[in-house]
Amino acid sequence: MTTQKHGGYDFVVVSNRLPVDRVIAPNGDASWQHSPGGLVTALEPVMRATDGAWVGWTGQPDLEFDPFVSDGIRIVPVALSPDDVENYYEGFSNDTLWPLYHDVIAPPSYHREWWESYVAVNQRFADAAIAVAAQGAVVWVQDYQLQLVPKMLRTARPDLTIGFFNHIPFPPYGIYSQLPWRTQIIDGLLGADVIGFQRVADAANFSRAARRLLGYVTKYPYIEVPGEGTAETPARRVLAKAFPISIDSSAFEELARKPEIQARAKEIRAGLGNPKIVMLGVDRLDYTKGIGHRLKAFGELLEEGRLNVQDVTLVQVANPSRERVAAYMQLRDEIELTVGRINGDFGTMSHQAISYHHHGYPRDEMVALYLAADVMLVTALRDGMNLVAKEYVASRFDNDGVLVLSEFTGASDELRRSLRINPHDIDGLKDAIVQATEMPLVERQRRMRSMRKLVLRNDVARWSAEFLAALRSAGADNSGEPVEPVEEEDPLGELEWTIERIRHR
Ligand code: GDG
Repeated sequence: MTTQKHGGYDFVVVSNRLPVDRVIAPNGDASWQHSPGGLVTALEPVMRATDGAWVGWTGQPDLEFDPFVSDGIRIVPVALSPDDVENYYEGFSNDTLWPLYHDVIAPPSYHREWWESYVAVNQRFADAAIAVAAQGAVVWVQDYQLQLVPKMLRTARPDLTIGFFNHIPFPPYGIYSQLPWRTQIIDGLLGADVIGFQRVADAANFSRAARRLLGYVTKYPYIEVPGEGTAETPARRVLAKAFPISIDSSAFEELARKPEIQARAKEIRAGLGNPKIVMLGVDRLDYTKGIGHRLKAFGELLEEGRLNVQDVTLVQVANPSRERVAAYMQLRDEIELTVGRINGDFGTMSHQAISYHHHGYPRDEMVALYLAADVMLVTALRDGMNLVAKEYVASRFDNDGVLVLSEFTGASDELRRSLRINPHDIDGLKDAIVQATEMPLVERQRRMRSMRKLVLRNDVARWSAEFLAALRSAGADNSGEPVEPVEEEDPLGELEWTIERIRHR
């Protein structure tokens, strides 16, 4: 055990982006504004109770700041140069890992200089966390941009208890194995005591990769990592399991109950010409979200006369995202061309088929939109969880509204009373949209009530509490005592692995 003196924080969160944004006022004054994401809401109470620090990037290249306190949270900025942003962030994170982990919907690019930058930047984040973590602290690393950080932390600081949560899917081995650095990433993640995934399937994919690539013994939810024969590197048992993330459900309900937000919802409907049915899509403009599939289904329904433009408007909020990555520029062109065509073909002087918005809105406006929408369309081709689906449900305190939900989202594991669809099956999607528009009130209420119960109970506070409880007990288990060997699970996977090993001998 190291005897070096360490920093003073007992709980450290490490994420690519900090929970604060730098805003410049018209008079040139700069300040930090708290960004009210779900993760911040979930971790804020833990941060305050445990004297926590948050390590991350400010979101702008080449800006260096000393640590500071914002709204009671110690902020530890990590600086990224324009080259880091290009290679580690836009390159390896968003153009290699993102498409690879989302079923290669877009082709991933593999570049060795991007990988080198990923390693170097992960080390910088790890070093920043190492510098501020107290002896025996809990460090919780977030998401796919930082998969090497757990091992880097463990190597430097075996005293730490280390958690990792993957917000996006973990792909099946057949896809994951494309990655030239596949073994290094598994090894990096296995530096953690607990690795959290959105779905059981993601955790199982990860375990299988650990078994196939490193030969480790796995029995869900455990992976046995052998020691290296020194006191500082004992054998450990890593917990790799599903912890489905959620939202601050009651905050959404509270907002939705505000009279001014309900009035705004009515105003939105009136602004659209008071159509019988308002449909809604809210997504980052990302190729994983299936916006094109949704538009295709909607356009065909109008063309076939199964929906009438006088009766139905689709509101599509497409939040700008990763605008410097080529695949995203192309996606924007495609989506906007399709929206233009549908509006051109079916719009009338008084009714627009699609009300399209390429910008973000404040949270209040989002909730008003959720209340204004009779049908919510979530058609992702692959999505770790999809919080929008949960936000829609949490906001509908009136127990009305129909959620059409892709089965390729983590949310569909829980929201089984939604109309679950396969977005690739355009005819099936069209039938579900029509079913949603025709669903009787009693059935809408029955389904919404049951989904609400679930979303209100399983909120983000519960998610973080469960993860941290698992982390604490795993940390205690991995305190250096020898671990009992676990039995092998999934004999078929083991057999495939053995055959592959023999073949490569
Ligand atoms: C990743 C994973 C996983 C969107 N537009 C506006 C706005 N939003 C908010 C939504 C929601 C969030 O952004 C988007 O979350 P999602 O879960 O839908 O998707 P990703 O951004 O891809 O998130 C995903 C998530 O991480 C958490 O683990 O579920 O699978 O890909 O909260 O409301 N918020 C406001 N204005 C907008 O215009 N205020």
